[in-house]
Amino acid sequence: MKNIWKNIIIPLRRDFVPINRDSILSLNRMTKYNHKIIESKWQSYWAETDLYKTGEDKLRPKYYILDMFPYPSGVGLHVGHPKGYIATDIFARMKMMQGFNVLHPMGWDAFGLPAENYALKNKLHPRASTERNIETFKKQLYKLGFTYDWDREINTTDPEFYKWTQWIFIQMFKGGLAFESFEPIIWCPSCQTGLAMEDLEEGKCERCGSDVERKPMRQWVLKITDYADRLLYDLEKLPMWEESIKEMQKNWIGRSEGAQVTFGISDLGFGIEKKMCDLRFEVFTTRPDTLFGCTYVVLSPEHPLVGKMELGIGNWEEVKAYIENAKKKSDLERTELQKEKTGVKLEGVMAINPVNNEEIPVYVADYVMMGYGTGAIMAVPAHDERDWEFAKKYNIKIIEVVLGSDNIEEKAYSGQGRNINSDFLNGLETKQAKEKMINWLEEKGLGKRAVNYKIKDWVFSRQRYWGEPIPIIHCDKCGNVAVPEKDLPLRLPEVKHYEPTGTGESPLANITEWVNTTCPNCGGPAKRETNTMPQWAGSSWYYLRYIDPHNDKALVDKEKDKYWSPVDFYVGGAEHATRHLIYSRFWHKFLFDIGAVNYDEPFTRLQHVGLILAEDGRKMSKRWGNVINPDDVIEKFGADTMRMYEMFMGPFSQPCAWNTSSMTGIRRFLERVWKLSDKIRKEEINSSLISNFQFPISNKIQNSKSKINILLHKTIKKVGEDIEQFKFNTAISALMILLNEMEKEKEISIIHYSLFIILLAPFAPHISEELWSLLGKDESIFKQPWPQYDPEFVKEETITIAIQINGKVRDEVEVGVEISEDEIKKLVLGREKVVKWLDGKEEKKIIYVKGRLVSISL
Ligand code: ANZ
Ligand code: ZN
Repeated sequence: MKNIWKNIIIPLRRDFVPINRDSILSLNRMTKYNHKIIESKWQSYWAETDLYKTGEDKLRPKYYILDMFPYPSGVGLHVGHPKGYIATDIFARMKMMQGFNVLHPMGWDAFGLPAENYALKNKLHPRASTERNIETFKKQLYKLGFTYDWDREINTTDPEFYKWTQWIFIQMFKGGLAFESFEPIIWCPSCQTGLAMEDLEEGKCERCGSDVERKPMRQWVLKITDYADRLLYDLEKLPMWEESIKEMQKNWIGRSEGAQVTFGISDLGFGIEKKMCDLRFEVFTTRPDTLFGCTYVVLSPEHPLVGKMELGIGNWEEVKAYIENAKKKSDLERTELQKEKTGVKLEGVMAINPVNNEEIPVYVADYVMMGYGTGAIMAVPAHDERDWEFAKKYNIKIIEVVLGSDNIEEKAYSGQGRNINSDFLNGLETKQAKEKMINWLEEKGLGKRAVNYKIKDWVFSRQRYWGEPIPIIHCDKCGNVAVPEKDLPLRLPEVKHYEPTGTGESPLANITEWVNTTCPNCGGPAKRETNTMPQWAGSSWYYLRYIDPHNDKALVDKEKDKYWSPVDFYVGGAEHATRHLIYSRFWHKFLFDIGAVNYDEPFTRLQHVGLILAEDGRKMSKRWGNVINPDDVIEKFGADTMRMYEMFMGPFSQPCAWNTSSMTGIRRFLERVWKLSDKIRKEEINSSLISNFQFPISNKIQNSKSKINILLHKTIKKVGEDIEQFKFNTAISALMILLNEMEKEKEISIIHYSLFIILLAPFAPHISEELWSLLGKDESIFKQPWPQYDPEFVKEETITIAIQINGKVRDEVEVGVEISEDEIKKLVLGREKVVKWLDGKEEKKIIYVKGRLVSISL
């Protein structure tokens, strides 16, 4: 696979670069901007000169910038993919020019269901189709002129890579974090495999949209719940992550504090006296303060207690039918707030509210899920929306116990407030009431403080072929034994038929000569585990392997990890906010705990990519026939145009619709850039300046505060800061403004011209290299230091604003011209003199007359 370049590298065309400086101008003038010649020429130049090889130069500060690696699908790259890659490429190029040792790698996330389904459909072996797809992707990326160091390429399906995925699994197994479980799991009947909770989208299989079932099955599970608290609290260590993504992770982890309360069942209808029989159940509640308002309880249809009480339940047939029906509903159907709540009362059965020994009815209702908390709830209709609705429907008592603004006859009040109707809690605020109730329950042995998480342990086995074999051997005598590390990688056996069996067994189970093995522990006959890992396994740690891709002693050398990690900047799709980004944080923390890596969080800064929509505003899809192929765009307009256009479409993280006419605008911009050298002051062209000037050259540019000079300094500042903040669209606008102004000049200095080209280079690297070489430079423009601006030149202009209070000028303040109305009002109200004049009074009106005065009336 490595040799793919051999086929596509175009012979180096250095001959195109004029050696003789006299020819510069004429060449430039005569040649039309021909992107095809320029782009292929510089792509091969970069590849042959190893411009992007990342060394271990520990003297320079490092910068590790990472793209979420793609799954190489059969249809190739679409224009949405490169958006993130272009951004990181621009960023990486600027960092290189700023003197950083930049690591910017690329690889392939190639195991998993989509790859296998694609291969099945096209009657190929997944290995063959994966290899072919990777080749396509690589050619496409190459044409966009990216800075990847291909010596560090990784592929999750390469045994030398997955050896370490298996190694991590084994460490987890040894640490008790990977274990076999027999709990019912989510099963997709169409993909014929078990899934993790995370693989559902709106309750359906994310891959094929089928309704999923619950199926009792043997499975491997990773105990991510052991890390739930750290995954939650360590989000605070990540100030450079977007808030929205952190919020999604918090919700996914879903930590709730509350109490577990024990309820007893009274009177099972056997004619026994009304006393507590020894049936008990627990509920989880986040509102123990509302216990006096609990007027019924609900058991989920799957709750084991229901069956145990069969003989005592007067309406068992009705209850049984309800339970059967609930099985057919998806979790989503059951939990959706808008759906009408249903349930059945258990006739002849009562529960006892432990706090006042009142008898309350017991219901089975499917709005209570077995998979959360204890699968049973104490219902407080006055203060829980769902319970309120249910109580109204079934005529259950509603007792208000928290004083709030809402009338509980009309709806539940779920806020906080003082307790009423609550005996020893009366008069307490919610927080204190919770504490007091928990203490009371603990004292009486009727309950305890409890924490509950939405996140579930990660179902980690798949009954499909195209994944990493789980490196476990089952021995009758020794139980589950890990494959010895010296035997890794445990290779995925070659097979003819890899279709899913549909029985819940992996296709690997049919390969007897692979399955039958000997126990590494006792040497007796044993069988291999035949399940494979989910598609998320390799991506949970791949970023570490780029640091040290050829190491066969460790997954990453610890010294190298120390230098390169953590990833400074990670850019990718928002759809990975929970799964991939939680899984990889989990694995990383585990690797940190066993001493395999140096830091406990993998990604310092995170940025999500806004979708590129089709021209019609819809998602690009074959179905709508609105897909734009990057190959066509590159062919017609050039890679530089496409790169700049995708960055110019709008704010980076927002969804934006493709628009061919604005792309044409970018193309025209580059054509104008192409001609800009016409303006270079003639005498400078052949003067020694060309080869002699050095950057940074702020002091070398004439110190004149000429309009163009000031604009140039401001543009240097703006472009650098905007790239740093991923505001590419405004950076490009700044370059456009600068170009406009330069075009208006009769002549421009060669230094100004060069600086413009350098600022443009990260965005449009091919044309910039070309124009740079036309100046007679032998070295890549990316070896130039990034220009610095002179702070003297970019000082914001200021204005003086008068401050009037009740019509009289009392104060004045100097502010930047660009200050906003909100900012200046805040500033003014905080000024000492103004505070004195206000003398504690609230201002009635405050008006800002732009650029002149602020008027406050009292
Ligand atoms: C009594 C109560 C009173 C509740 C009140 C809420 C308000 P979160 O915040 O999501 O953790 N609950 C507990 N287990 C459940 C299950 N398996 N299926 C459905 N609902 C369940 O939600 C915790 C609350 O959700 C719990 O607190 C419980 O209702 C309900 F004024 O208990 B509460
Ligand atoms: Zn054994």
